[in-house]
Amino acid sequence: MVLLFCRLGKGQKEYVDRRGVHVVVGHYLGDAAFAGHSANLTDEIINSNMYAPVPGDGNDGMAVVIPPHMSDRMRQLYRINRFNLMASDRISVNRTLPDVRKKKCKSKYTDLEGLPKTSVIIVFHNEAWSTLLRTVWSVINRSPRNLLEEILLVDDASTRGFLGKGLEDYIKNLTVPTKVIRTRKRIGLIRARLMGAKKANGHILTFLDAHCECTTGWLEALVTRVAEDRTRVVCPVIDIISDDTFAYVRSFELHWGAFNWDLHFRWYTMTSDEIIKRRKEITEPFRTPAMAGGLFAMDKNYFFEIGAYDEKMEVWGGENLELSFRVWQCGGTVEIAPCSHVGHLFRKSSPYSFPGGVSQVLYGNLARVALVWMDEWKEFFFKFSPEAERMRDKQAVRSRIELRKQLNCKGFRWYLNNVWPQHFFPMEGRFFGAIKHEVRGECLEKPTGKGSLNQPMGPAVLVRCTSVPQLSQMFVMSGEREGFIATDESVCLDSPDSDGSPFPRVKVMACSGQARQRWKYHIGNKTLQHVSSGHCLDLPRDGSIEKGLVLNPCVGSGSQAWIMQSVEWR
Ligand code: LR7
Ligand code: MN
Repeated sequence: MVLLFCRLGKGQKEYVDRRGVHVVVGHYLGDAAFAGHSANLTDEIINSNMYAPVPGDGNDGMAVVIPPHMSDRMRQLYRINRFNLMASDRISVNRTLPDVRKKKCKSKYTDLEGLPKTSVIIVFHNEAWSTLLRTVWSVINRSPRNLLEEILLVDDASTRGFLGKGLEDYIKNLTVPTKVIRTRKRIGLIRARLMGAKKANGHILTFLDAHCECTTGWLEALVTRVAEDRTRVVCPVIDIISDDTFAYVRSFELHWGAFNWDLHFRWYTMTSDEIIKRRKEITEPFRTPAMAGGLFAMDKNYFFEIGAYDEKMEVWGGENLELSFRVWQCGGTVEIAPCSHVGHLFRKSSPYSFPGGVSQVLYGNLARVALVWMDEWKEFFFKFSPEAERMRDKQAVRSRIELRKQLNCKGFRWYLNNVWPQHFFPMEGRFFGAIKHEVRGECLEKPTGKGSLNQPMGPAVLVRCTSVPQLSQMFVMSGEREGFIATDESVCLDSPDSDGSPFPRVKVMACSGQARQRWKYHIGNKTLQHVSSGHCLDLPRDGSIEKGLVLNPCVGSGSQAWIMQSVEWR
């Protein structure tokens, strides 16, 4: 298992995290940072096809080591695609990868008789040669030929020379029918995928990003699950290809996808109960509230029946939630098949331009998701996301709302309650607001430290209350007066040493569903009682408040008095 961290540089802003991933953008330079390449990266360098593999490099998914005397050049090339292009170019497009599946997977999905074929659709904009072709070769080398209809490469107006005729000539010799489809101008990945889907001949559509590597067995699991039930949208487990060394790193299989209050996609861990339940059936696919976006298979007719993609979405972002909500709310399911592993090259920042501006594009798309699918929770989103609020009135969504009616889709409340019961969104019957210490007049705040999966983690601390409600000080209690106390990113008020130490500290940690994360608020004496130990949330007696709050025997003193200050969320 790998711990997924996100490294943020100074002045960078994380827009969408997904390795939680990493679309960190160079916000400090504004959108101009995306407009092109640094001055000394000449067109000649950018357009040269650097392909010159070193035999054996990167085989078996190993990391590539660049000799020290080449590091200047390496750094220069890194900037073109925001990954180590030199490392990628040294690896064969046919490199070998380990079979990373659980042993049990090897005897699963072996009866391929009568299964339908899939078109593999790969959209790209100015992708590097070696990563694009390694994606293609990994499909060819590690897919059963009788499940593969064709590979469709959709070029979203790339400007790099080698992606022109050079690419067309190259694919003519492949053993799987492969086509390049070109958009006339930049249409963004959403409309590019739609273009590929319309041209596809396969019964099933399988989408991949242009910098992926498929491992043994990846396709059998996806196709089988879709063939068994056409309303299933099936995703592989997404492993990590390092942007620095191109090492293939297997990731934990039991993360499922959802999102945070700002509608950014996130991985969360299953609750401990669910992990235990799954012990007997570790290879069984499991349902996920949302998909990461780039890698999934689905029945082609079903794809179009339920509305394909929202054609008014621009460039990048939001389409993964839109499709997830739509599939779930309109009667389908989204799942992850742990026997299917595909590597994806994660980058720390986005290499290409976002015509229209990063924030406008992303929040415009997210505003559409909220307006069409989220019912009263859209108000929660817009209330706390000024970027989205600014884009709200610009969206024409009538036809998508019409589609939702036609398909007779369920509401967002149903989605939250049934698809994602562990969610931490406000709701009727839940407290939402600030938790304030009565004497100190300070508020509980989400820690800034990071734990695994990039979730916030740290001691529960008090800071000055903000004059207008801010999400960093907003907490949800899963019941009106009793339940878990969570905040954004699925973290909960917890006391990990509450069964041992005499004055256990209180921390904010990943919500786990464990009993020790349950709290009860007593209106009478204003105490917040930790249910499993029976003790109360308190200030540390020794004054070490910076180390966080503690649990003490309940005495109802001033230091144990809390005000649960409700905030209107819609
Ligand atoms: O204008 C564009 N036109 C394109 O054709 C912009 C992008 N693209 C192509 C691009 O070349 C790439 O092949 O679209 C593909 C996806 O773009 P990335 O690789 O920049 O996206 P990402 O990997 O950073 O982001 C994820 O979120 C996106 C939101 O719109 C898409 O859904 C991506 O497919 C998605 N990637 C994954 O889900 C991979 C696994 C991430 C995890 C976990
Ligand atoms: Mn990608």
